[in-house]
Amino acid sequence: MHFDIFTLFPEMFQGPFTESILKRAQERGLLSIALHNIRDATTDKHHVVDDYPYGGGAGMVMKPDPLFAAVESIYQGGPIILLTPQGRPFTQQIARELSQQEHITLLCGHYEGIDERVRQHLVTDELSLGDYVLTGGELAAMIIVDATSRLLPGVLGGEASTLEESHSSGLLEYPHYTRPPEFRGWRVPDVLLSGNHAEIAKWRRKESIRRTKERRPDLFAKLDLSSKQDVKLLKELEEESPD
Ligand code: JCQ
Repeated sequence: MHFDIFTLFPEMFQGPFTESILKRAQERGLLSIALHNIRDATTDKHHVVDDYPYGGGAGMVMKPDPLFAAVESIYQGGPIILLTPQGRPFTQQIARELSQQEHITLLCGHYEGIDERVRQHLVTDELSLGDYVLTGGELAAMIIVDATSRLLPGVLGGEASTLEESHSSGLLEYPHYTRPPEFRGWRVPDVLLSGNHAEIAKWRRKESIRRTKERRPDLFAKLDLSSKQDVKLLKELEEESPD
């Protein structure tokens, strides 16, 4: 899979893309990432990428010409995604869909925004990482690359693909423990040391349901907990903490 990222600050991507799992994925040829400085596509003497907003107001707007020129000089197909708080909320499901693409182009906006003609005539999708404002789209682009790349075959071991399954189930993860069995007087739950795999699976599902109910009522409302086992687990949870 190949990402083309258009940014005014390509150096911001050093670190996230040159360490750990994304580094290994690139070395193995599973993933390639090309960073393009939008300023390189300017043709004027001072390499200007922004200008005052028509109609007045505070801040600057990214000019359309350098962005169109930069993207058109390399484009080979696939979605052209703008990172913006006005986009469709990015989810695990969108990461899964993006991981099926061969080429993805990401545009990192800055200043007060981007000339509307870029959105209308160059961009094919707008994605948001959440309801807050960043200084630019770079951090959002890194998250899109990370969440998408870890779903590519071979990028992670089999262990973390289970984590992905647990997310698509709509449940939050159950609590995890490792050695020692007692740390500063805090014990690991006995069931996890019991070797009883059916009981362990039941405990984990119950704790996943508990967490989802407590922390994410929005996700909890969408769960199908109609199986005989889940009805029993829910009843146990209600008896432990009645509302
Ligand atoms: C992305 N959630 C927040 C900032 C303007 C395209 O115009 C702009 C883009 C940004 C960067 O993106 C975000 C963001 N998801 O702030 C201002």
